[in-house]
Amino acid sequence: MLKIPIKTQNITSLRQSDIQKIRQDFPILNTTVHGKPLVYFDNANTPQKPQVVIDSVNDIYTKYYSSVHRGVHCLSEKSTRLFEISRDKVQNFISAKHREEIIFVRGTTEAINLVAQSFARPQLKPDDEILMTTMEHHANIIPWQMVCGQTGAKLKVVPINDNGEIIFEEFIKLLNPRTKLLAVVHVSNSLGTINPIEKMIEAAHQQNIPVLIDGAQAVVHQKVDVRKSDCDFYAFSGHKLYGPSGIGVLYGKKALLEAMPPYQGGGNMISQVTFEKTIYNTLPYKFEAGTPHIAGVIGLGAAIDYIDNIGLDKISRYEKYLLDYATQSMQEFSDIRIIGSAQKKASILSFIFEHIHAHDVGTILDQEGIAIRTGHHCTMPLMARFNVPATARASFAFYNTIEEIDVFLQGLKKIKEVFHV
Ligand code: ALA
Repeated sequence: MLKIPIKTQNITSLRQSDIQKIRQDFPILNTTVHGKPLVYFDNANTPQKPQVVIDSVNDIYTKYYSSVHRGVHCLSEKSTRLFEISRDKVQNFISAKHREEIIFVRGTTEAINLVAQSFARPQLKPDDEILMTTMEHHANIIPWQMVCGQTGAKLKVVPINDNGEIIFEEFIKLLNPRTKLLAVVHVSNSLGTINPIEKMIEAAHQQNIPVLIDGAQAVVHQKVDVRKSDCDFYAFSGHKLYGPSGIGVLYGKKALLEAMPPYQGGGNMISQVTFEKTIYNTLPYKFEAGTPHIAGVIGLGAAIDYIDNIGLDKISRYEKYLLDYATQSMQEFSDIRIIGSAQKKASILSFIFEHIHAHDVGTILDQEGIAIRTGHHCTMPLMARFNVPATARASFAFYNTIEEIDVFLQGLKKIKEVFHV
């Protein structure tokens, strides 16, 4: 194996012993796949869950499950209290000013659809513009395409350079009085690029353009502070943050959320209903129609506690160490091209083998017990920009190790043997 002069883990704050302890928190990491120890590098898709999250969901159903906000009985009061404590945890986690600014939704996708329909649609006129970037996930493209179809507004796209970074001068040129919203991904799920969102928000706000940030990949890798960045909306998913699937968060500035009509009608989002008219509930309930994902919300709270306990600073530094090691080690393969080499990157490594399809790469690695994602990663326009149909993508979490990356590198060698390249 190539020996690379990489600084030791000591400077990363998470030591080998910490990682071994952390790994014991994730029961699935002890399993085997095709008789080989699981190496799980599909974390940008969805990471595994620590025992505390599994226990918290199990406890809900075994000890105090009941509906929230609707009962006077003991179980309902307990589940309501824990549900609302989770809202406080999310508020602190992203440094929101008010707890009512935290709306529980199904995930990032629903959060963006909510903003598209409740915030953008009522104000958009023909020839208004929604600005996004080339590296958006489909979840931050299609809701805007739909609202453009409904209103006659147009999509505008900020180009990126060959490293996978936004071309900032082009971004500035695209801001104009017709721009009614900037919708931009914080960390690209396909490239790992960390976008300069604070600078982008500042530039947009100078022209009174509100900004939505797709934070699905970002909240996992770095501290997000919605007050510091001054974004107007921030969306993320619980499952990417080591919590349950089917739960997510929309943060919105209180004044904006208050002025927006509800997204869906139903129970919980009302304060008074007659057949003639309805008076809507206050924030955040106005946007939380129906029985929510109770176990999801409480499980997300447990995940946030878990992450906070380790510390996002330490997580960030350790993941960068893994990324640097993998990136440098892959230089050994002259027939591998890394897609996305931004200066500021999260621990996401997309690559293509010349002459070998990404799906073949993924299938052979799977036989070695290594899980990566292959395909377009829900970013087809980005694949078109790089002129590739698909990439193979290894994405690292803080429970991964250098030894696992070595197993992965051996797997890449095996692919070359199989294909005689
Ligand atoms: N956005 C998810 C991924 O990147 C689905 O894999």
